[in-house]
Amino acid sequence: MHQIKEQLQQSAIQLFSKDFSELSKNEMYIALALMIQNMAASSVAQTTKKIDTQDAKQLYYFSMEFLMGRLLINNLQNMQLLKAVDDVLQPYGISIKDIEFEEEDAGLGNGGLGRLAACFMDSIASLNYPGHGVTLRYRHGFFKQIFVDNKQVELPDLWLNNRNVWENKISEDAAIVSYYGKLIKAEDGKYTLTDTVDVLAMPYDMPIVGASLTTNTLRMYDVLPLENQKNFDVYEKEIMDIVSCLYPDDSTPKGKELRLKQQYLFVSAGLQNILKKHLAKHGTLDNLADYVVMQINDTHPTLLIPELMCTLVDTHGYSLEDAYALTSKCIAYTNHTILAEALETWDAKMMKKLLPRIYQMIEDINDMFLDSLKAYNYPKSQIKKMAIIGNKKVRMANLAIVGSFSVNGVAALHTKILIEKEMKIWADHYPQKFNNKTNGITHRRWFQYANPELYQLVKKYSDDALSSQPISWFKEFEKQVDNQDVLTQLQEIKAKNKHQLNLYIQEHEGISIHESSILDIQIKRLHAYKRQLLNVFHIIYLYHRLLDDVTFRENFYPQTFIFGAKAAPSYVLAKNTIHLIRTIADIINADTRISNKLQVIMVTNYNVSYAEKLIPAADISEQISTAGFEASGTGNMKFMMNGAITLGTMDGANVEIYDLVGYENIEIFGLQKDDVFAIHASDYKVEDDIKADKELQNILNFIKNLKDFQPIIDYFEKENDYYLVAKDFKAYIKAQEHVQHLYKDQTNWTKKALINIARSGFFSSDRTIEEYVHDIWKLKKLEN
Ligand code: T68
Repeated sequence: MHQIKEQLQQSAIQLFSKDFSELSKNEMYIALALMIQNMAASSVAQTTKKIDTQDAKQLYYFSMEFLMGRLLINNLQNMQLLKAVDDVLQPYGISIKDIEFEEEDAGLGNGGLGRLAACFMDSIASLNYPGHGVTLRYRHGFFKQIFVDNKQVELPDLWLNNRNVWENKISEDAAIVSYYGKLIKAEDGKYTLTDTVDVLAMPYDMPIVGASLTTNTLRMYDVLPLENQKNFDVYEKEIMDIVSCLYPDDSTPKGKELRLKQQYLFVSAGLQNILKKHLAKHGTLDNLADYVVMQINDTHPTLLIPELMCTLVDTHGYSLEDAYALTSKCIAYTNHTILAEALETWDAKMMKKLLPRIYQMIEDINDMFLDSLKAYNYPKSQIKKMAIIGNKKVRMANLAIVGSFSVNGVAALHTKILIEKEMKIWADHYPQKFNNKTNGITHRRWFQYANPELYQLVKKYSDDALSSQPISWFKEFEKQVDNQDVLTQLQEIKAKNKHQLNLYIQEHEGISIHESSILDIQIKRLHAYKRQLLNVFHIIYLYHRLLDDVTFRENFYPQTFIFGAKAAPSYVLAKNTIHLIRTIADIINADTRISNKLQVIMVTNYNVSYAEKLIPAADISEQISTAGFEASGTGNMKFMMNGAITLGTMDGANVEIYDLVGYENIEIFGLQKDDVFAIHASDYKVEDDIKADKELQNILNFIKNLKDFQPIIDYFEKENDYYLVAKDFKAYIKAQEHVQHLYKDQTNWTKKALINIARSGFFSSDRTIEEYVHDIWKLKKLEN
């Protein structure tokens, strides 16, 4: 403790020429974070040394997104310094909680896929595995959301404006990445490119501090101009765009090209660095698969496959066949959705122009693959579907499957749908490649840090010796299910968390929530399949019923509906849904006739830090996607771990929650995936359902009368309610009524919450990572 105090004093003087006590909160944050960063940097050096001396195989996790959130407390907690630092700060009259908000959220992602990558980084390091993230250093993170007239407006997220203390520029690992150019074939048959446009990919490493002695890195690539490039001014401006933001607008050909440039930048630079290090140590790439495994998070980094093959063939003299054999031993692919949006394709002409050699290699892989299919008696139509290039498009999922040794889905149901339906032809062709890895969340951030009092309570009844085995550690708590004292403490903790949330919402939204109401929360990306609209329909139904039906009103337990979601800037229906939620919130919250009964809030700029406040306070976790469409969900796991009851469909990981807690500890409703697929295959007409249901008509009329919601009306009238809001409406109302009934018996409700908490250890990403390691990555733990 004494040492920490001295170091903080020193940093205060060095950085700001002031005594620590004179620093502003922001300066204190910087001084403290830099001190931690220095410690982390030396831990990175130690880990690197261990990797070297233990000849360890390493994982590289390539992802367009890493939704890290804030890191100060996470790092302090994992280093076991939280208490010591808090003690040092106490005499200055402040607590660590007062300065944590000075840190910007590192928002380099938009949803589950990006947060999963961040949780994985935490578990990999905490379990002592050598594994690093590779991504882009976007100058702007995912947009900041504000509301103007209840409509979403996107502002740039300038996360780097306040010094990012966690990163270190690693100039010696900078790599040149080439775009465009002319392909030249030399006499020996080798290809080279001339007249390329080159950029310098500059890595910044962020330490990933595990709750162990291992500190890995997240490598983020920035871009810098190179000298002697033609038309320097235009060139410089254009290349700086590459890292300007996550998911640039891709409605124009130029925008599409920019996205491909982004993907290629981190793939090419990341790979160059991996190969350089490997060659320096081993002098050959023949044994690459023994030392390196690369996981691609969705198809966005799939260019790794042709990039590695080009390097092997062009620079190291491998034959095409040998290059393919080696590449497909090093790369594994995770699929995150069955939605068409994920089946990424690129215009072949555009790719050929931007990346001529890569495109040519994809053609070679395609030829080789199609050639190999000749040994099978597949119908022509199937071969056409399996081709990597078809209809003038490059199909990235096909390339990812062909070029990798493992293809995994992210929850049992999702993987089943991939194998039996969406990717059936592939799973039949490559049965050994397909496997499931049910997602997880790091319990260190989503439980220990986000809900410290609950953590202490569970810890009290658990065995410290089990702390490295989350499943057993959490499970111990179940023995307290009949302990009235524990149930009371659980209720008290929930009440305190609701109070904390209320303070936070007051500060950020200027509105106060009813702390004693049922908190019913739906937080996730805004998407039609996630069915925020179903939730809204029920709220409108409740509003009318509460106004019209006195007995219903008297029996109704006050309920507060909270939403948090960003809509992709060009997604009209999603933005219109946000507008509707905010509009009905205004109407309902202002209606004094029911004001103590019903409240609706859509929080601004929902992000990781907001989630950390919302989840521990929730009673109900809304997981109401159309069955078959949510690959897994990870919010559902976070809510469960924090004692909320899932209200959901049999979709994604909800199915696994159901299997773990049993039907009496979860509220399941609605169509199942086979019902949904059957309806989609039939000539179902939503208007028939609407005609038969007065409530639905009332709700749609109410929305029509509000005027501004044509996209939502069109969704029903023109798009035939593809995600089956109307079909599941009655079942959802019933489920909500059941929840109301259950909640009134607080003892029983709390027991259900306790069982959810106690059985949530399965969803620790430590379990998920052990499965990846065992089945796919084959890593060894670093020895200390
Ligand atoms: C999510 N996917 C799944 N995608 O929707 C969710 N996609 O069920 C799952 O739990 C999670 O991944 C983790 O596996 C995404 O978040 C994207 O964000 C995305 C972005 C661009 C293109 C396609």
